[in-house]
Amino acid sequence: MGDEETIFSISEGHLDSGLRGIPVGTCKTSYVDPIEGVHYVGYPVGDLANLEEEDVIYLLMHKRLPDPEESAAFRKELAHRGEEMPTGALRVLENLTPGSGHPMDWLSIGIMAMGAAETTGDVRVDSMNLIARTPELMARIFLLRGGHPEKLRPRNTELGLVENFVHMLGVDGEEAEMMNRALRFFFILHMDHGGGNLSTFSGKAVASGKASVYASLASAMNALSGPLHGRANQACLEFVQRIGTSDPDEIEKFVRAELAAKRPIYGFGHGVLRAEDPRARLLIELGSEVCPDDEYYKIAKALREVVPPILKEHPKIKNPFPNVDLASGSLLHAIGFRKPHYYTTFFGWARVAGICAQILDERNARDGRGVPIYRPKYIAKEQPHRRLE
Ligand code: NMX
Ligand code: MLT
Repeated sequence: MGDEETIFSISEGHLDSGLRGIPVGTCKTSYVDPIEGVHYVGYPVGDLANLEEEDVIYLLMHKRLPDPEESAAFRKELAHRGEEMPTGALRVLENLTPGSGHPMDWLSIGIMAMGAAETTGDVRVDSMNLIARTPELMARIFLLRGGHPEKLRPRNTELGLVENFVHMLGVDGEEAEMMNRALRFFFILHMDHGGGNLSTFSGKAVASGKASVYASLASAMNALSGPLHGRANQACLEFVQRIGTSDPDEIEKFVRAELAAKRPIYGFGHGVLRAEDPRARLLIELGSEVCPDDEYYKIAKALREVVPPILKEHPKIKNPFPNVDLASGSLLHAIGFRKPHYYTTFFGWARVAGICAQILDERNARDGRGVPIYRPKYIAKEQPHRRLE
């Protein structure tokens, strides 16, 4: 594509559309095909879902999978960096009131507090530190906010990112095995989703002004916390709990009442996808392995069948099919995470790697000068020129 080639024409209808479909940049980590879903550096995400999570992070950062030596060295670096949790940051979290705010507030505050304690200014170092330390930040948020800080087990970074988190929560045995399996799968599926999803875009926009990795990632987490974006996984499980039955007639009644009240049907629809999100299918397939008889999982599966024909009755809804958030909440619930308002923190934790990788790419662009500061144009509306008398 040459510098002068027209790749997109803007018409007035594109204005105030949330930048929908308007190309604004390039992305090296992943792309979202409207039908086939997300691909990480060319690989359909389903091909990667059973790898080690550190290898997939390596892929996003280096644009190829590691060989065994590279993989071991990368894991070793993460383990080493995970050993140093800044105590100043922990004190900030310890001073928040248990149960206060939303867990996403705690995640964002925790990331800012880590930045206040230890920003180096080197984007790779700060990214690697953040990726390495988020498992412990997550475990501490769960236990401090839940009012059980004494339950935190000392970190064991040799275990890897996901297993270390489960270990710090104090979970053992079969329950831990199931959590590790399901969380690793969830983690890989949520790491990246092209450059234009709201959290990634927000994080990169902040980073383009040369803000720190921590400030950029906290902004990204705040963007993710909205119910139309990451918090849809919480909202969807709350739906499932309110419906309380996999009876298709009851589900239909519920969905029609929500639509009549002009409320979103969480877990369905997308800004880019025009078919069922493969991540939704993959999570439902994982559910058939880890929790086939779970009631909430069965309700999520029933929603998958019942909802699309109802949404299709509304031509304005461009994608009536399930998105990533349909079944993730019921899976997290089945493996032992009983409180839906924590679910978006898992999404956010996973997305840290993808957003850091994209920020690194943008900072390295233009021979190291970085992409210019984001500054799109807004056209003036209802603003006649005026002067004070
Ligand atoms: N339920 C009810 N209405 C919907 C839905 C839905 N699932 N999906 C789209 N619409 C409406 C949308 O609100 C808009 O209405 P209006 O013109 O009155 O503003 C209209 O249909 C056209 O929207 P689309 O162009 O199809 O979708 P858009 O790209 O604007 O929004 C979502 C995408 C994902 C925000 C939207 O589909 C939605 O609200 N879904 C439910 C919330 C959800 O599950 N979000 C999670 C998305 C994935 N993630 O994790 O981020
Ligand atoms: C995501 O994974 O970020 C969501 O599917 C939303 C998006 O891509 O816009």
